[in-house]
Amino acid sequence: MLTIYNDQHALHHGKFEMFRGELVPCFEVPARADYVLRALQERRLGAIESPQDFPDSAITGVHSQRYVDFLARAWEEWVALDPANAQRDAIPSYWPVRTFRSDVLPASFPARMGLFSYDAGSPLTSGTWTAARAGACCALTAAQQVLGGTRAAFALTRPPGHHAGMDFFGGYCFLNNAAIAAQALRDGGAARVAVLDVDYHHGNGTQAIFYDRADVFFASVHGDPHTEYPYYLGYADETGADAGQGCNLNLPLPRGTGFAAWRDALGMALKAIAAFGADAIVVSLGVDTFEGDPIAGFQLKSADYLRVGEDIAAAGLPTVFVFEGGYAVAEVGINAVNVLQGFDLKSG
Ligand code: FKS
Ligand code: ZN
Repeated sequence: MLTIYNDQHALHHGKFEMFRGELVPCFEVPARADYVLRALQERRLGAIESPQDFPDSAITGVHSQRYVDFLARAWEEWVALDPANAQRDAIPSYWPVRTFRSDVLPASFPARMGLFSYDAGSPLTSGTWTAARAGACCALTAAQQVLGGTRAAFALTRPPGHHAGMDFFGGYCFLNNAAIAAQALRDGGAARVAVLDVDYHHGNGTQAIFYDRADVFFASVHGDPHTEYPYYLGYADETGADAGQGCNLNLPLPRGTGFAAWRDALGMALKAIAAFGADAIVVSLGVDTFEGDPIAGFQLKSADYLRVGEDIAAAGLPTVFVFEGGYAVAEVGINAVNVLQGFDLKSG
């Protein structure tokens, strides 16, 4: 498996996230990607290359221009509020919920920060934009390789992406790497693309970006949003809108679900992707489905991830893997690389 590694990921290094009324150390830390890189090297899974650069147009195919402009300048605006802010992460504290306006762009930076986000758990730091932009390029490079005929490629990057919507960040995500890769596959000639999201958390951003489109199918297996983050999206009755009716499949499972039931759901997702007639797949590869994950609730074991890779390979399609969640830091490397190795062995 070819890996594209975003070596700028550690420039995004949040200190704290808001959790139950307290600022707690961030779960989404650079060590996550470091462990995956080390496991890839130890297992000699294939070449590890650097991302190429891509124009902003590859990002604005998915994200709004005013959101991209906001992110690119956010850190300097944050520090301009108070020079002491250079030592603090930027965390939003106001949001325009129902009945407020979202068409007006307030001059206040904290107000704009809330306009372009949906939670207080996603600190923006001095290097967030650089890391996230390089991450988008990482996903684009992987997509370009697959368009060029490589069977599969893995975009190893953070911050993750699947919670980021057209114009908002949240859930540790700023740019939706998987959606950007899917759009690049479309632009590069794949007529129908599927995004398969296996992270523990529903990929609300990816779903929303493609919800009314018939050319990109979104399928997700995740913790039931009645009790699990991101709570407000990811229910089974969300099947797509307008032209995209029937192009969205949510398979929520209860907290505590083990591999047998999880694998059945993966099988249903893959069956739907085959019925859709996808020409390529983007996998949002989160491994927070692991039994030891500190913030999630499924019970997958390390060996199960080999089977996950085999099942995905059996779809027989060009595949871009994009790294998402997983917080049992040391095991994240083993589990993510197990998926890739299972895929490689099966696609031989
Ligand atoms: C614990 C509360 C957790 C936020 C959960 C975010 C999950 C992020 C993810 C991603 F793939 F994006 F990284 N609340 N303090 O795993 O889905
Ligand atoms: Zn997750």
